[in-house]
Amino acid sequence: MTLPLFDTPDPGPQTLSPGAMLLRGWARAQAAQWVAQVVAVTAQAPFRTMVRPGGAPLSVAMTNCGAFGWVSDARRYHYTATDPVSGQPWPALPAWLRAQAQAAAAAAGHPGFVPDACLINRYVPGAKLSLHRDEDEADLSAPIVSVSLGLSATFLWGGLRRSDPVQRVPLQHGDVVVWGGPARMAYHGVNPLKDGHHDLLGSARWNLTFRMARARYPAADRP
Ligand code: MD3
Ligand code: FE
Repeated sequence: MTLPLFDTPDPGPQTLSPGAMLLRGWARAQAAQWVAQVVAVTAQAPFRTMVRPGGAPLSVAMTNCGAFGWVSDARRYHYTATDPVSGQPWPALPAWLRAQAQAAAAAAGHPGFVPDACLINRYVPGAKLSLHRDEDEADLSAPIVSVSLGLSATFLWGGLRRSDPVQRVPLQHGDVVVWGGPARMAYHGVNPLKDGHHDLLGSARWNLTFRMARARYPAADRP
């Protein structure tokens, strides 16, 4: 179901918890452009199934663009400059995507966000992401900007300890969430995707997360 935009005025950023700002529907008007940008990236770096340390496959298929890409393999989670499938550098972060991520971060109170990595997740029905923290980035003072496209999913987030109580929020097509400050190291995950159909993506959900994988300044040059 597509709601007419004139019936749903932008409520502005909503605070989900301290540091977690929901920009409901922020990417919806230009969703076709978001999809086209991802399709262009996947022409160079197709979605693939990664394995976790220990060997179990992730149910979410992934790819990356930007100077660095997040990779899980049989040994560890880490950022790489090259795509291990092609041996080539990850596709560059398209200028349009970088500008969108920067604008979303600014709207949520984080001016000057210049991501160097964009992880792109593809969920099909049943795919999920277990509770985890994003802790492989060098600069944890930078926020993460996440953009959801296609089918809705139930997003879970808790606190700084795995055992903290978990809240649930549906992340819908076009929703953007900016996670910074005290929310940056929160445990979070995604419930198994329910079956359904979306006009742009069919029975799938895509999620883009823009990150600062490497420190903005090498340690020796910090101001
Ligand atoms: C809260 N992705 O790629 S996006 C991930 O929907 C990831 O595909 C989910 O978790 C997805 O690592 C969730 C929302 C999100 C992203 C990063 C966060 C929430 C976050 C980092 C810190 C706290
Ligand atoms: Fe995450």
